[in-house]
Amino acid sequence: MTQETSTPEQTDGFHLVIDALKLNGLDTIYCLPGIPITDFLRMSQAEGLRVISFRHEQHAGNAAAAAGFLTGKPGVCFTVSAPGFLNGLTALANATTNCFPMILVSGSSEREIVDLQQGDYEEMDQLAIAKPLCKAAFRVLHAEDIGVGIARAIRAAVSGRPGGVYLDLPAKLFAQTIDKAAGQRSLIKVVDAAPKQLPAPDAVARALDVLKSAKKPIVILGKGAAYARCDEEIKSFIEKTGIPYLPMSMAKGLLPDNHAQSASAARSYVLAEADVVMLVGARLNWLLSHGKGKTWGASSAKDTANKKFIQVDISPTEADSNVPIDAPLVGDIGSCIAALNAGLGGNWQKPPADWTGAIAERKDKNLTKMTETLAKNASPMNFHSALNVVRNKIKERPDAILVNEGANTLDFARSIVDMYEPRKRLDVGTWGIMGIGMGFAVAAAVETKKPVIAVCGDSAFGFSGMEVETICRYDLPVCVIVFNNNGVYKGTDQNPRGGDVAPTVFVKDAKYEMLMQAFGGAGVRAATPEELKKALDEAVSSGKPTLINAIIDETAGTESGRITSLNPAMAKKK
Ligand code: ADP
Ligand code: TZD
Repeated sequence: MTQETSTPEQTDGFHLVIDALKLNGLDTIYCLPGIPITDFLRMSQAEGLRVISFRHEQHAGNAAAAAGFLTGKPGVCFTVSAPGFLNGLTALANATTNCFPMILVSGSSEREIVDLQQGDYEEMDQLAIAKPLCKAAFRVLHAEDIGVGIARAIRAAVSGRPGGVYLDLPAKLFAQTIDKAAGQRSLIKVVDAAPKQLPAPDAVARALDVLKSAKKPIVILGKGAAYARCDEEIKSFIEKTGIPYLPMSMAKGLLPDNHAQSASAARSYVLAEADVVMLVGARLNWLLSHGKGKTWGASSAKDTANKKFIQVDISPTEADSNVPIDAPLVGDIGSCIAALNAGLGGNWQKPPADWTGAIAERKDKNLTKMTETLAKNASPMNFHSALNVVRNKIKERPDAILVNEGANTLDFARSIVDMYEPRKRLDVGTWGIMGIGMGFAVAAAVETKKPVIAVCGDSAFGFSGMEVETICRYDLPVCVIVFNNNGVYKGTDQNPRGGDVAPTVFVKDAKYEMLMQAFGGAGVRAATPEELKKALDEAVSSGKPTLINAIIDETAGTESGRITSLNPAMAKKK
């Protein structure tokens, strides 16, 4: 007599991770393969996830961070242990600094060996290293805890102030098997991952009172406002109140840059003169001179000016980080602005005409000056004549995404290239970090399927340049424009002793276009605005991976772009 024994169907760690990601709508993985995640990545692809594989983990991580900003869901990056993990860590820390949601998942070595420091393959206590550099860090040791681990990572990344999360998955976990039905039951579909956080009514009333008292109000929109995806609420608030606004660089386009109330072209004037400043998803960090000093109309660098601040932010500890905040409004920006809109009432007093008139006057003057400078159309190209071509292209294709890094290339593009739609500009962010270019460009193309124009200084481009192969491999509609002025900042530095070239100088007349050609993309050298326009038109209309080597006068620009004053030698002279 034979006895039928049926073993219950099994699943394993590999598939539970895949199922948990899918269950939560995370359908794209940015990665670089190797032990112990190669099989995982193969299986992910077989299970229908989009797997975008990079040449260096930092760029995979940057892509995940940009995906997080662009979609509001955490971008997911997978790396191997120790060195791969460390390569991804810069991107995780940068995402956290920028308040972008991402999850860095790294395979790790055997706990028992790591903890006794017995020298495992790629041994490193990754969890301990990641912890101080991100918003949260978790490790999963048992297959039945994968669902919880991924749910916790998702919630930590997107709730409250978004940020980077590290998830440590030891190699052994992937191969663990458990009962399939029990495995499925252990998975969690996260409900309301980024819950609304309503502002307290008294805080709303206080903010409105401060706003009502203003004679010279301004609103500063930051990338938190762009991330919050309440574009209509914000537009309605700005237009109903009539308050002039300044967009921080990644908030450009939240309202079109040619909006009548944009005060960008009168930035120094409004920062110095305003009496009430309302910050919406923007921190008073170095990018805003910490809210004090001469920029803000104070008499000395350390002094605070006589202004009142309202700060709308999801983080309750952000207020007072640099200057006193008279009206902190804590909550998600959508709920806060909706509450303010509701409280404006039918007869809101728009700001006095002498304030808006004075701004308009300065703005007109500066815009006229800009138009004149652009009209010179310098050839050989300087930053203005080259960026004018990009400016015209974005005007024609406001749906395109602009990725921007460099020093002068960044600073000039920020003021020359107008944006017309929200979340279309990705740049070096809070740290001013070089190397985001190709990672951000890949994610922008993958997540939005729109044309991407990556405008990079030649130094900046070098940090992620090898990813042009990734762009070609996935046939992404990315046009990289390298602003080639032969060096970091400029190409004119001299070594006073002769011999080696100066540390900021590169090989002259480098043929960057050949990098893209090497992988089957289009590579074009453009030495005049006309050639640049022709190449950019062709790149955007064809959607073909393209690199334009834009030859910029090597004497154009300044050392460190607009932050020359932060160089220690300059600071000493002050
Ligand atoms: P910028 O560099 O553009 O000035 P920052 O990165 O300094 O912007 O500031 C972004 C701010 O936005 C952070 O303080 C963050 O807490 C906040 N923030 C991000 N998302 C939201 C949201 N959904 N609601 C409210 N505040 C948010
Ligand atoms: N390393 C990293 C990771 N980030 C940085 N910001 C720097 C170094 C320092 N740095 C800048 O702040 S801008 C820049 C570096 C190296 C490059 C400037 O040269 P570029 O741009 O060619 O990219 P421009 O437009 O020619 O000035």
